[in-house]
Amino acid sequence: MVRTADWNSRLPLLAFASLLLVAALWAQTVKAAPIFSPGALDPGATIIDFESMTLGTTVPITDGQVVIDSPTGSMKILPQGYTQYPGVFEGQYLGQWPTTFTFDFANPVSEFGVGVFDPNYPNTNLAAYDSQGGLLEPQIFVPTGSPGGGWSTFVGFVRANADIAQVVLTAQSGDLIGIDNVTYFREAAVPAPAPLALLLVGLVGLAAARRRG
Ligand SMILES: [Ca+2]
Repeated sequence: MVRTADWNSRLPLLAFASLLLVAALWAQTVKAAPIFSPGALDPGATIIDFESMTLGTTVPITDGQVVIDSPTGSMKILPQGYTQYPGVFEGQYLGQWPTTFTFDFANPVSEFGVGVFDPNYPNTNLAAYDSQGGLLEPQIFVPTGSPGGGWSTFVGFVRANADIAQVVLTAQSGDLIGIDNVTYFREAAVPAPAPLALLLVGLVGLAAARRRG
């Protein structure tokens, strides 16, 4: 009898611990991971490098899956090649004033990255939103360099599920930036952690059964 009582008293704790485990694993699954290198994205990702586009073409620019735009936009395809970031700024790119870019996906994606040329001011940031306009993760701040056109970087997100419907790149007033190698990938749907949820349900049920017994 004493052993049964001890077992029963521990069941709620066990169930609670299981709940915490499920919550922790779930949070890890849905959390976005900021990335700062093209190599962090899937090798099968689609890359828009602007090389085949006519110089001077203005936004919106689309490849059928993503629309690249700028809210008040005069962004256009420019010829100048920047090579500070090998493999990214080596040819045509998209730039000019103003300095906010939006990326809207016809079908949400799980991975996104973009080369950013010459961000100089703090608080230049990248944010990802779901199809309801909800912020998926706090914005990440784009690494910045000294003024003068000698700096470029690469930033993005990798998520477990394809829930990124829009990405917004916001630069600070007066800071001219450009983008290149807009990269995206759609991961196949990942099912919810069903086995763990079932384990939790089972433990709760066991606890209830023990109490009744
Ligand atoms: Ca390019």
